[in-house]
Amino acid sequence: MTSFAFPPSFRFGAATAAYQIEGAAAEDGRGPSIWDDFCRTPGKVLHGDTGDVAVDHYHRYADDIALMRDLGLRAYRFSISWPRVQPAGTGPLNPAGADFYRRLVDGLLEAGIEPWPTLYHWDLPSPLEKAGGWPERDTAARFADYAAAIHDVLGDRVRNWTTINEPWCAAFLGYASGEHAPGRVEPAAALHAAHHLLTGHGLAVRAMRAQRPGNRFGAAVNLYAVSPETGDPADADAARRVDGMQNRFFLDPLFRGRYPADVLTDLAPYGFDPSGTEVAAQPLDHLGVNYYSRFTVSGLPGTAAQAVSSPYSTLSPWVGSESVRFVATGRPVTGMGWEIDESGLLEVLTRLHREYPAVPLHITENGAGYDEDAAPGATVDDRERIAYIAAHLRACARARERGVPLEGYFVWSLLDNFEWSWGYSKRFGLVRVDYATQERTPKASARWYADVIANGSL
Ligand code: IFM
Repeated sequence: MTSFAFPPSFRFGAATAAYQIEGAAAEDGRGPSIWDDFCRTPGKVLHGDTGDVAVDHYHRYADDIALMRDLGLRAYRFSISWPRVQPAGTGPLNPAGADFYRRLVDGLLEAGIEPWPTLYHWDLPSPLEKAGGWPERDTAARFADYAAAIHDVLGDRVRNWTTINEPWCAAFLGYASGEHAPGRVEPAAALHAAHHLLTGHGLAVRAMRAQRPGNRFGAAVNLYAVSPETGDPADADAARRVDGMQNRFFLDPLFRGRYPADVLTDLAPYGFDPSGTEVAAQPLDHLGVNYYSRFTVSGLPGTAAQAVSSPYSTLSPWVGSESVRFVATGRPVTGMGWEIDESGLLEVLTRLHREYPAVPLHITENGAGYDEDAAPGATVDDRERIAYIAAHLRACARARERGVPLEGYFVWSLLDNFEWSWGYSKRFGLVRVDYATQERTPKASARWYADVIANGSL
């Protein structure tokens, strides 16, 4: 019988990202990022929200660590803001910026919480975008320099490092559909952005590993289960294309140093130049899987499902597969409109295990966003979030039973925060934040998760 139990070594954690929580956008020498610029572009972010203050984690990090300790978190996934530590995207580190992360890491270690940093969660320094951004090969080299510089500072106390987060979003929402920063609508450039995120990952791992061979390096990719709507060959082809662009476009370079042949064929009209892909395939010590939903797709005419990455979505991020239709199957959805399907997580994990070389895996993001409201200080009784996380944790336990080397799970997110184009309208936190006062109140899901961690089982 399934017990849904996890070993004591299992990394139960929660995740955040710098631009979404830190605030202090103009303090202590932080430079501007593409998200600062994008938020100031009318019609890009709901209500004109920005990350200027966010949830003020920059000033409240010690309280937030205490909150994590109370919940019993074993690990905390956060991202390092490139423009905070290297304001121009090149040149010397900003000592005050680096010191913030040193204090954060030391505080976590003192609280017995393992730091699990990510080096790029979408906040490219603006000067690098002015020089061409991720579509330029040089950005990959700049990323590796930044990675080595901050790893040099923190590498003695942080063992596990993640380079890039969700390169699909950074490349295709940022440069193809323009729903995310920097808001460019240049499909061919988006392919090169994705390529340089992958090669930048490889260069960064190579540089950091040379500094400290004992540290452990990986990347975090957002993977989806993808199903055809019907048995029609047009639907099967749509599923192949979307799986190709969302999953294999990233996994094949990371593990095999090349893009899938069928995807390169689909992309032939775009003049995509995949030269130098081999460097992406540095040996991985771990891989992060961000999982939220399943896609059901069709190549046949019909009605498209609602777009979900931005309230302003009009253009397709699916370069080479713009005519694929995303189908609503009638499954329950979260407040983001994303269908809830934990069977997709099991499918993604077992597929990774079957088709790619075995590396320790972590769910680096999984969670549910809703338009919650609550009186100030009141507890949010977020049963839907508990049900979502419980179902996905059961899928994790099942994957482990099938031999998948899954070593940890990070809820997205520790705190309510800035949800990109949706501004502050969607809340993903285990902990509610009153945006007027910055008061933190653990939701029912936080208490429930603390019990799961304490018991090591569901
Ligand atoms: O908030 C985001 C996060 O930054 C990246 N992954 C998905 C989350 C929810 O949309």
